[in-house]
Amino acid sequence: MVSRRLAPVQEGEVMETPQSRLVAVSNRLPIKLVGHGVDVKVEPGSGGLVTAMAPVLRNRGGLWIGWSGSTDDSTISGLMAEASRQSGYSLHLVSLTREEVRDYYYGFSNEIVWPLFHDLQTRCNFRPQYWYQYLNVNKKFADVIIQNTRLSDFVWVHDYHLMHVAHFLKDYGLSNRLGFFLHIPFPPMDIFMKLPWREKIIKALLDYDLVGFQTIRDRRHFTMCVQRFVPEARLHGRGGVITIRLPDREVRVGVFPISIDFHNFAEDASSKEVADCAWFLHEKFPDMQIVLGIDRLDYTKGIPERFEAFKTTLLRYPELREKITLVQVVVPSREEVEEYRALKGEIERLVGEINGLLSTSGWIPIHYLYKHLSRRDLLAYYRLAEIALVTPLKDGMNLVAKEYCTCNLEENGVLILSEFAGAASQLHKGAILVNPYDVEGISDAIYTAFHMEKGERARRMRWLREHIRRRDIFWWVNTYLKAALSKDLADFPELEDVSSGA
Ligand code: GDG
Repeated sequence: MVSRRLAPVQEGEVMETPQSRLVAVSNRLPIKLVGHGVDVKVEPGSGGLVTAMAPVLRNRGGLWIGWSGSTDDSTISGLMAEASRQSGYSLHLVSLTREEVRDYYYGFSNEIVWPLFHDLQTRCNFRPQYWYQYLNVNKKFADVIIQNTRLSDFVWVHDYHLMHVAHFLKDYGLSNRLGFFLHIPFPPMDIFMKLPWREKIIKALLDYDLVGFQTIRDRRHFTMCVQRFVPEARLHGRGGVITIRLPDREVRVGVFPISIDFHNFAEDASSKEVADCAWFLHEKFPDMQIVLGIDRLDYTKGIPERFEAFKTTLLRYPELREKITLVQVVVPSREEVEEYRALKGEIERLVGEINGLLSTSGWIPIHYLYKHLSRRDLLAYYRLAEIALVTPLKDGMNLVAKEYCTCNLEENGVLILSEFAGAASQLHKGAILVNPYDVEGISDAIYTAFHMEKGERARRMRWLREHIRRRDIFWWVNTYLKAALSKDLADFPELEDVSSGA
């Protein structure tokens, strides 16, 4: 099924020459390390991006370059040949030392770019040492790319960890076509200006031939920064992909909202295994509407704010008590970092406070799970929830929102979605949009969702599911590659801009 839907790419409609391969580059390789020490095994990773890229990589003899996630690759490097065989394309390691991981990954990427690009500049730690290590590691990635690519290959670099890779590739004289996609938001210029290395980052991004963003708003923020730091740059065109003309070359800048493998999620959600699990879980919450939150442990996801909003709902609308319950799954993430441990403590304190204040015999307002769910359990929670509460303070896209709708086979669920999630730019017509900082606004949205009639729920959810089905992860990969490799941009439709101008 996967290869059939990617047929245009495989048949050379997009890739120009038969020899041209796709080289994917990301901070982490799409592999899972299972076990420890000498017993460690490497398995191919899963997830939407890998699923969509894998057929293209396999058919074009492609490769994927990235870090293993460990600082000791002595055992892992010996397993790469087998991992490549299992994946069907070749995997290449970029080995990192402990210091590099500390300053490039935890430091520059996660203490500077991550908070800044999510508009949370007060959480940034602008240490010069982080910047030097970021450059050093980006150069290391460029070295591995140089060693493994041919002139006709298209190199597609992913995300904020690697914004400077094209700069080093160009320094080496590499003339391959280079693409970049930013999975997280690009901040407004006033916020971006706080970055001490702002001009260098903008210019480094312009070393790519195609720079992709999740939303029109992100692209607008980027092009405003380009105009500020590169006054000779000229913007041309409208629609999904525009051109920035520089004195010596052109850069394409596009909007490509990432998505999920709709058919795979819908199919798995309809399995007996998932249906049984959903039924079993639902039995535990009789005569109640379930409000679901699923997030990685991260301060951008707005989990404490969501709990405050749920408490406010129960205080402002007491008739909802014992008729509604919030199931919040928090997936462990970056636990080595003190800030994330503190967030976990804050979340647990709030759960205790709200449950202590409002529980009655036989009813608990918030069911809190701190764990990684199996795929079966994840889909079962999606299926059983009457309302999804997806309220990040800011998010590049947010795939949980799309997965929830896809798995809502009965089309009876309601999506409450933050207007600051990239997904809102696509799903605004079917979802109830909220400001994640507005606890009373969210409580009104929960109240509205709770009372929403069956017909209205079905109408909205049908619209949402159809939109996600038409623009799935395969559409995303194809659209990006077409923009990167085709000469003509005429087939790029105008995108609707619903951003509030922030
Ligand atoms: C970044 C950007 C952008 C979650 N809990 C479990 C589980 N998950 C899976 C979900 C979903 C993924 O994790 C989370 O994706 P998001 O998009 O929501 O968020 P980030 O991880 O922050 O991703 C984001 C994305 O990149 C893609 O460009 O949308 O804005 O921040 O797929 O299903 N999976 C399982 N168990 C869990 O408990 N199996």
